[in-house]
Amino acid sequence: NNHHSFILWFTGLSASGKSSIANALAQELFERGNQTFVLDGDNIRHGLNKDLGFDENSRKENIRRIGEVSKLFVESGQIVLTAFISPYQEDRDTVRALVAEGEFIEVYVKCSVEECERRDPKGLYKKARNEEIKNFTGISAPYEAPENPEIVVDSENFSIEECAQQLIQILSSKNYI
Ligand code: GGZ
Repeated sequence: NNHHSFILWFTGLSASGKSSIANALAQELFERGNQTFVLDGDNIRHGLNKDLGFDENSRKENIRRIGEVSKLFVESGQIVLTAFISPYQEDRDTVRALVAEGEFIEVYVKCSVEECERRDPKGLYKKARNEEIKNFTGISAPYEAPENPEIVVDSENFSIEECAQQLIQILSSKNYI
């Protein structure tokens, strides 16, 4: 175990698989003896950030707070995995700048909006099309794909488990784990 602690920052569209991949990877890392913690909508948007919506400023504030919390987890010696759309490159770069060089790993969970909309596990894309939900990422709000991510996983063509295994391979080859 060469590396200390770091942030695995998953970014991608709703229904791309961020949270599932992060949780599968965290399980794997735990079994290998690493201390991990997953931050996602379930434990952040329902708690710390329940005052925030989905307009641009709220999303920016959402990511800012998550970045600060992630930094604290890194200081406490953990591998933190975050699973938020985080649609703006600028906001992801701001989080990157909070921690030391090499401690922020941007993971692009790549899946086309067509495929995410086809999956639509919560019916949100349908509601976005009906305009029952405004500002929906990929439909009526922007998503800026990462310009220079450390890692890309293709969740359109590979399963959750395959993506998690690919991440293990890459992290191991880069001596992070
Ligand atoms: C995007 C929305 C929206 C809008 C509610 N746009 O698939 P989900 O349900 O479980 O994940 C999505 C989640 C996005 O929250 P994040 O905190 O990841 O977003 S951001 O980083 O942009 O702040 C989706 C649900 O919340 N959701 N309304 N308008 N996703």
